[in-house]
Amino acid sequence: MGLDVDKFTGALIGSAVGDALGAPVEGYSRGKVRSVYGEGEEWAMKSGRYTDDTQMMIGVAESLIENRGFNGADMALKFIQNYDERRGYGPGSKEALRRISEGESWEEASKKLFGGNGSYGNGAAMRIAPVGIFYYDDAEVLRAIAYKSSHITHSHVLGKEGAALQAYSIALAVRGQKEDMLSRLKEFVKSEAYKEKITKAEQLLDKGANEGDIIRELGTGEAAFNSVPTAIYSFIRFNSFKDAVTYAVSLGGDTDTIGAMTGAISGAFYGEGAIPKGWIGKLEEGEKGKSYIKRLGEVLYRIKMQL
Ligand code: F2R
Ligand code: MG
Ligand code: MG
Repeated sequence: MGLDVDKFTGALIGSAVGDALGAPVEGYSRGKVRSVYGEGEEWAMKSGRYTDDTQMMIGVAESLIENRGFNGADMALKFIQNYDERRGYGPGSKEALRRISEGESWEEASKKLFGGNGSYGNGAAMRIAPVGIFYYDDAEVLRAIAYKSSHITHSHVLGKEGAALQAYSIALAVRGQKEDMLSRLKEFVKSEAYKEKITKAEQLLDKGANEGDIIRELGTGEAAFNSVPTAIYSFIRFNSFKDAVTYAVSLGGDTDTIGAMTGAISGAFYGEGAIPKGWIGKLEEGEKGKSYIKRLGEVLYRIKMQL
C-alpha cells in the first residue's frame, strides 16, 4: 500500500504540537484561553515545551521500536526511565510508575489505583499515537495492544477503551478514512458509554453546535470519556490541522491532552507537511525534542513497511 511516511511523522509531531499548544492553558476556562491566545488567524505558540502526554508517547514509540512490537515490562521501564516530574503527570500514572519502579509487576500495579477500580483518566489515550500508526492495518491487533499498553497505568475498562478508540481514530486517519469515521468508530468500540458519545458527536455535527454545547455534551475533562470524543469531534468538524487543533485547545479544560489527541489524529490524516511551520518551529528541540520525535515516526514507518 502506498502510504506516506509523512502520516506517521505527522501523527507523532502533531501530537507533540497539540500538547505544546495546549500546555500553557491547561485547566483554563474557554474565556481564559482566548485571553491568552487572542483571536488571531494563527495562534503563536508560547514556549513550545511539551508535557507528560508527549513524554509518555515517546516511551510507547521507543518500546515498540526496540521490541518490534509490544513488551509490557519494557514499555513500563521506558516510562520510568523517561519520567520527568516537571512535565506534570496525573496522580494515578505517577502512582502506578512508582509502584512498578519499586518492584511490582506492570500487570498488577495499576489495578491498585482508585480503590481497586483502576484509572479511567485520559493518560493512556494521550500517549497512544505510536500504537495507532504501527497497527493501523489491523483493528483487532490494534485493540489488543492499546488495551495492554494502557494497562501499565490505566486498568479501568473506560481508560483502556478510550485509548483503543483514540488509536483506531488515528489508524483510520492514516488510511484517509474521515468521511465514515464516526460510523466505523461506533462499530469498533465496545463500551456503551463511548457509543453514546459518538452518537452525540454525530448529532452535534449535524446541528452545527456551539462551543458551549461541545463542552457540556462531550466534555473537556481528564476522564478519557470526557476528552477522546471531543478530540475526534474537533478533527472531523474542521478541514485543516491548524483549525482542528486550535478549536480543541480553545474549548479550555484539559487543553494539552485534547490538543495532543486532536493533533495526533489530524497529523495522521493531513501529514506532517500540513502542520503550521510556525508551530513546529517553536516546538522544543533537545535530546528528545522534535527531531527525535520525527525520527521515531520514521523508524516505525520503516519497520512497518519492512524497508
Ligand atoms: N497532571 C496534569 N496536569 C496537572 C498539572 C499540570 C501543571 N501545569 C504542572 O505543570 O504541574 N496533566 C496530565 O494528567 C492528565 C492525565 O492523567 P492520567 O495519567 O490519566 O492520571 P490519573 O490520575 O490516572 O487520571 C486523571 C484523573 O481522572 C480521575 N480518575 C481517573 N480514574 C478514576 C476513578 N477510577 N475514579 C475516580 N476518579 C478517577 C482522577 O481525578 C484522576 O486524577 C492529562 O491531563 C495530562 O496532561
Ligand atoms: Mg500533560
Ligand atoms: Mg492534560
